[in-house]
Amino acid sequence: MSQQDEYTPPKVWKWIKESGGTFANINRPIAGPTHDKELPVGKHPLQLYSLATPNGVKVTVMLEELLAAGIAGAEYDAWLIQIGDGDQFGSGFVSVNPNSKIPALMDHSTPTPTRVFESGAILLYLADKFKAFIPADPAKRAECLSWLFWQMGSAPYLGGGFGHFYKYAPYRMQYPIDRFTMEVKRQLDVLNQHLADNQFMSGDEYTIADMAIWPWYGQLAAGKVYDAAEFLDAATYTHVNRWTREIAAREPVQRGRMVNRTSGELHEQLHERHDASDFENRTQDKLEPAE
Ligand SMILES: N[C@@H](CCC(=O)N[C@@H](CS)C(=O)NCC(=O)O)C(=O)O
Repeated sequence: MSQQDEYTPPKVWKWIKESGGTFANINRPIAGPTHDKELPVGKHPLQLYSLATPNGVKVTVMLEELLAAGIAGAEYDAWLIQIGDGDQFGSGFVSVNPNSKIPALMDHSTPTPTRVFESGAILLYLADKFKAFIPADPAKRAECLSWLFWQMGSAPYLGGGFGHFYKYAPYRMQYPIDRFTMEVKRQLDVLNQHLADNQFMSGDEYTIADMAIWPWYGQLAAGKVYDAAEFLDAATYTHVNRWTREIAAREPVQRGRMVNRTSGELHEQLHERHDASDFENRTQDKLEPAE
């Protein structure tokens, strides 16, 4: 008998801490801080507290795109939040995001500091604040927001569903893998059909919708998320692959991917970003020999 056949849910669910899986040490059924820890504040108007997961990368790509477009007000400090160590449960972080998940942003350029959490809300906040990467025309704006919210609603099927059961669960179960693979392939097909007729998600304009979708579905198709490109037969989504390559070639995207990254090639890891020169001088290949 397989492990999944043996489970009979009790009348009332109880938290068994050693339930297994990659994130078992940080998953908990209660909200709020576990410890006191203030967040650091740097010199720039925008303070980002994050990690280079797909949700984190959305925001660092947007900030690097804004800076590349000459918008100096988008200067930012990016502080590392190590979610595997439970930094998201520190009191300072929880006061910026009561949901204890990266990314979280504080805007110190407003009369009193403004907190923003949820990656989609952060993208929209920055796009509206700087009037960039969001169409001004109402119909095009509606299309852009539709795809942005599509991503926010779809990603949990990819991350919490497919990714969790394909990669992180303590053992492989066919039922959830089949269920979420079906849904993720359907989502890839939604994108593929749309991108067959559109250069970007909102037509010919590169927007926050692309920035939200690319770190998840673009990186999935490129084999950089969950190592699942072959399993999902990702090569067959040719229009998604074309769009993925086009966005990956943008320099601000390449920089954004590096910020708060703690895995992979050392020269692609910039644990914290406080200045544009950090990309040259403070990647881990430069820092680690000295440490
Ligand atoms: N809907 C949220 C999801 C954020 C999210 O799931 N963040 C993950 C990393 S990608 C996290 O911080 N996990 C830590 C935890 O669950 O304790 C968003 O888009 O901002």
